[in-house]
Amino acid sequence: MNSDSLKDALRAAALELGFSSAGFAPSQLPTIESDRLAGWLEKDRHGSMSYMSKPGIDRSNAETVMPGAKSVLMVTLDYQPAPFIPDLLAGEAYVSSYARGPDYHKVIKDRLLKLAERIGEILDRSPQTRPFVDTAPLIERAYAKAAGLGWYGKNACVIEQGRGSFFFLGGLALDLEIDPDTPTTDHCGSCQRCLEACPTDALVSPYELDARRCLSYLTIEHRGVWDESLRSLAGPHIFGCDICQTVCPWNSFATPEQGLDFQEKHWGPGPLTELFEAALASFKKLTRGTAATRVGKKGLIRNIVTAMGNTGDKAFKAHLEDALSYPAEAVQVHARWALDRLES
Ligand code: B12
Ligand code: SF4
Ligand code: SF4
Repeated sequence: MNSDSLKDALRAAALELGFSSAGFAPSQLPTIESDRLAGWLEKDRHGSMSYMSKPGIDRSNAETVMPGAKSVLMVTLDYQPAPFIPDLLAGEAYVSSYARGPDYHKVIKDRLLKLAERIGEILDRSPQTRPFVDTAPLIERAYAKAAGLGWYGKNACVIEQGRGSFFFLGGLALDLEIDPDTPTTDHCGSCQRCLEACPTDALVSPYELDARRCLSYLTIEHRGVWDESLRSLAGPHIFGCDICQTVCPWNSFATPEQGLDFQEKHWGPGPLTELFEAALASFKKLTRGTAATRVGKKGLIRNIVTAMGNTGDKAFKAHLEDALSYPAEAVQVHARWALDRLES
């Protein structure tokens, strides 16, 4: 089988398994990608995500995760787009669209393992493969871009023309020599909507996000107390943030029919009091099967009390007073701040 027909067969196998798109990247990315990552880390943009700055790990070389890797088959899988203006009622919380349904890590990993089997059948031998979906130290967006699956938006997300950015990324490192696909060009043009809409100015310049200011980082990754100046900017967000994607004109092409793999909803936006009580009763039950387990119980309760404070509604006073004795410093500090806000 020549290189082109092998590529066609592998791409077709990925699409048959339900991936939304697939493309090929080189095992080693151009140095500009590792230079950008190094520059980002030097400025401490990663905040407390210390795993990102572990020395001696080349995140732009697939040999880091699979010695002998010669190419990477990158895939995307759509999830359901968030509505343009989240239709929240007063006193409701916002949960990012990607985390309401089944955990993408599992959905994509299972499918990548099937893809590896299918590649074995196509080649009539078992090649060496290594699946990854947030589970290996590789810069997935840079691999997706190199595989022609989209461009870097000024909001830092990978965007595909006519489809938007509401998709996850995953990849399969391969020991097969396969010519990479051609990267697509940037279609952001003079648009700046995402930078203007970000509530915390986390998009410090086009394409560059300071995670320390990003609501996604604060509500999911950061353990402990937030800088006081950022708390009032979180509004109703209790897990993740979709604003810089919902305002993107390329996402006006996204439809609710996409992302059917994630259609089943385990939890989502709803009244803050109900979410507070459900999280206290059983965080595990509330978030089971979703990617939201990552935040942990203390983190989610900290986020909920912050959102309660941001309503300015005294109806939350009793819940916030209860939270003052919750055994976690971040919850207590945020609950005290929220109570002060209701009084001010
Ligand atoms: C750490 C992390 C975060 C952090 C930091 C995000 C960030 N922008 O770096 C936080 C917690 C904030 C986060 C948030 C989100 N994340 Co996240 N995250 C990651 C993770 C684990 C690593 C990303 C990373 O290496 N960041 C370091 C920076 C330097 O890298 P980067 O953003 O990829 O940057 C590249 C480009 O931006 C570009 N670049 C940098 N500077 C410049 C300058 C110019 C001029 C140009 C042209 C390009 C350019 O080069 C960089 C390196 O190649 C990846 C999974 C993975 N292993 O890659 C998921 C991942 C990037 N996240 C993802 C998602 C879905 C999200 C959220 C949408 C979730 C949500 N709704 O809350 C938000 C989006 C926030 C945003 N606007 O970026 C998806 C992205 C899908 C997509 N279509 O792009 C990924 C790939 C997970 C997955 N497997 O699907 N995330
Ligand atoms: S996810 Fe939200 S907070 Fe983070 S950069 Fe986008 S709009 Fe800003
Ligand atoms: S909102 Fe505009 S600038 Fe931002 S990613 Fe979308 S097209 Fe690019």
